[in-house]
Amino acid sequence: MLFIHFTFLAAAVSALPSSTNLAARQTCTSPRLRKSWSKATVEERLAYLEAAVCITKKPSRLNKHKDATLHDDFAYTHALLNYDIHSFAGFLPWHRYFVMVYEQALEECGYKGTAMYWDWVADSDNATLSAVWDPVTGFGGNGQGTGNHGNHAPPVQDGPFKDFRPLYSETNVDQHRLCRNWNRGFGDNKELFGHRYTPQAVSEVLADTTYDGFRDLLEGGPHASVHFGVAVGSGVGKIGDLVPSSSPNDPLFFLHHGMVDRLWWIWQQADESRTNAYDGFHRPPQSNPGGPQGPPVTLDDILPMGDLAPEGIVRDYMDTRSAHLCYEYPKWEYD
Ligand SMILES: *[C@@H]1O[C@H](CO)[C@@H](O)[C@H](O)[C@H]1NC(C)=O
Ligand SMILES: [Cu+2]
Repeated sequence: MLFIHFTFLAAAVSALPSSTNLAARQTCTSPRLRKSWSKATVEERLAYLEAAVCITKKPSRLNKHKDATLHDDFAYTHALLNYDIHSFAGFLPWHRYFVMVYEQALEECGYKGTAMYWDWVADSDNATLSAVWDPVTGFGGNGQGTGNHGNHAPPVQDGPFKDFRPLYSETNVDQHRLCRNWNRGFGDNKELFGHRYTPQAVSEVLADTTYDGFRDLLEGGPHASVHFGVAVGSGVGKIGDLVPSSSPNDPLFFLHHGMVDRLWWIWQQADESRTNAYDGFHRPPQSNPGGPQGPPVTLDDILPMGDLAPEGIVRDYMDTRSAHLCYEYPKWEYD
């Protein structure tokens, strides 16, 4: 087992981004600005999409299955680590690192820009009207019609990912068409659960002054609502790709987590001491999830990345102006 593991690791390391990309990040003199999708130029959006499609065709780094692509590696890694990267303090730095690994994969596909974000706070009034759903300059729209099997929602019929066939469902091989199942709102709810990520709702999340309190509200509130709003329609038993642990199957995942990361950045900007604010406890062991909580988290905790990329350390992913990251976001701009 160990031998096989190291063989995979060696293959993964040799497929990592070229050293020039990494070298460019060793000092951060002028951080790059990550843009909102709706504010990027058409050329920038098309360049991003071209590279994102390229990732869905590139060979796998993990080499776990003959039909796997580099994009499938992201979904598989996220699903494999699911328990260790959600519902505790590590959620934010882990996903910050994961989006950066994806940004480096976009660069390997020739993209020169930065990761971007879906500003769902700005779109919360009616999120079905967002620029991210555009069939040409976006990720295509809701799933429609038939063509999927099992528990999968209707397939996405337009946009650059209509021919993409995600390989995994959670960590199981289960090739299918990319699918979405928008929650169209019911009762007092807005489209795609937008009432949970209005400027007012998100301000309340940002008002929490403790790191892990803020993380918990963000993860369980706006973050989860967008996942469910895109992928779980009311009264329909079929789920879209943005919901199970293989949620990076939907390339929109990386724009969604860009926004989650931006909100953490905005929270950090409110006070200098927040750059390295990190507290809370590890989850109970996965073998006994109802058991007593684990030890306190520390900045020296490891961010596992499976065989997709080298493991990280939390302290390297706290400051977006660190050499590992070197980017910023637009400030809060809704009141
Ligand atoms: C949101 O926009 C869609 C598309 O125009 C429309 O069909 C729907 O009724 C709108 N929803 C609400 C709650 O206004
Ligand atoms: Cu996640």
